[in-house]
Amino acid sequence: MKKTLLLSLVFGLGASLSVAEPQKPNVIVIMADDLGYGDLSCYGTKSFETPYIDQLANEGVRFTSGYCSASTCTPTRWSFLTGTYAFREKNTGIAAPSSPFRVNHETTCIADMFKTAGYSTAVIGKWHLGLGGEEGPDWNGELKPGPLEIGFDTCFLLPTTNDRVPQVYVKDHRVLNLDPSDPLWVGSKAPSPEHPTGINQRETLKMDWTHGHNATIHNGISRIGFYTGGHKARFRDEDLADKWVEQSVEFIDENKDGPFFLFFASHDLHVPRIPHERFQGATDLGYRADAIVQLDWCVGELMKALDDRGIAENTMIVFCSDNGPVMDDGYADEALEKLGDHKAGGGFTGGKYSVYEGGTRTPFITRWKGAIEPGVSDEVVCTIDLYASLASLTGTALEDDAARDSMDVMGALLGKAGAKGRNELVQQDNGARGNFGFRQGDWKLQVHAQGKARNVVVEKLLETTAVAKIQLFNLAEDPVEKNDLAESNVKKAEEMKARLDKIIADGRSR
Ligand code: NG6
Ligand code: CA
Repeated sequence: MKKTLLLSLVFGLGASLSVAEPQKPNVIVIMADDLGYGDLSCYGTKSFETPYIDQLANEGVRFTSGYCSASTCTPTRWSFLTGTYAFREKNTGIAAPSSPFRVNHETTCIADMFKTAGYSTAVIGKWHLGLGGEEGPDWNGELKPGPLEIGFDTCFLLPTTNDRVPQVYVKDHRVLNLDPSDPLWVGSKAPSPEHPTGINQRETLKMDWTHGHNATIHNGISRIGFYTGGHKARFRDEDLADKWVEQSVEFIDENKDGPFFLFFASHDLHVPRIPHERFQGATDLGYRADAIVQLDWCVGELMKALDDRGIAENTMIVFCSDNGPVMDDGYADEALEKLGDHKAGGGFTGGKYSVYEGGTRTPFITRWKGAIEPGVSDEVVCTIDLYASLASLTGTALEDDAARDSMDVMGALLGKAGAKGRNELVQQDNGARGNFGFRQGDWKLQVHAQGKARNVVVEKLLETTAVAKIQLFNLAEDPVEKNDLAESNVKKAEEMKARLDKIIADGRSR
């Protein structure tokens, strides 16, 4: 079906059809990495300030029930791009450095949809969805399939996460600035016993590791995985945010006559948290919060770029995160020691890797000057819904077999009075363990197929908590999911479990 989409249907001819006229603003989706519900001043922290994102919220809609689909990166990004729950497909969990491209490129993705609508499209920043065919990435050759095969005209990427090798940029189908006489090799075993790693040269590290992350050293930081070569192509961790902004402003400039779709995939505040020198010490909380301030600066730069070109009123910005917060995710960066009374999860229980609210309920802001009435919304919206919602806005038909779980919540995203968000949402962790959160109105069902939950207490990441396999909470009365009602309200728990099972079995919910 791919590439055979019907062109946008404009219903102006049939006067009796009261479908809104399609609108084609530029769209920028800014996705933060590991940013928790409480990690911004507009979401309540008093420990540091995020003035630019606060401005975005003041000029737009700030959601109190905005979600990402999963509590780790790869499945959230997979769902955002495909509009389908990641648990429906294998190999959608956290991608390894040499992972093949995880999206079936025959699938019509959100960027394909924008192409059909006549947009220029780009993804800039962290990718972490694999590159290349079944053999994995051909680092010295063409990195294909990848973003360009799912509708992006151009990409400028960090291929995985920066705690995974290699530290090189990928531009379109190639590693940027790769010298053929110094080929890049990436592997999962040390190429020689002398190869410098976080174990045999630990004393040389500028930031120590705490768990995992003890393989190849680059820029004084040891990583997950091994690599050699490609020295001219390597970047400094400190420069990533500047690079994303530089590349984005270039893309905006080239496409200012629009319409364009930019997926700005920040690496902040994923580990290793190494903000630029000018942001180091910006807060009293260490590099984790300094990286949030850096992220805030990036948002400010994007807003300025729009203002300077006079296109802010013709550009919808969506700000979101890929999963909830984590403190020690493998490096000794003092995130925990310097935390003070900052609540990264905004008081919700759990964080990254968990299906408690803290894992997926995250900052979510929409701004479109002139089109959105500023305010705060309690409607339930999710990153997975951007596909169907933006298709609806632009008047682009959805293929029946695409975006299988994406809901058109455009009215809610625009803050329209009376417009509804979702009435139910499935939340997942990294997948494969049979853990789900399922929200229906104020009710939240939790399923832990093995009776074990991870990162329930964000400060104690490595502890696993024994939990009942089925738990039921009322979020209106008990937002912190402490008071399990599964036994006192058996009927509700059974109904919700049956509904969740059906959504899973049906293969789609749209
Ligand atoms: C985990 C890593 C963690 C982080 C995560 C992916 C270890 C011990 N932990 O396996 O540091 O990289 O994967 O994070 O290696 S995510 O935000 O991209 O999903
Ligand atoms: Ca993440």
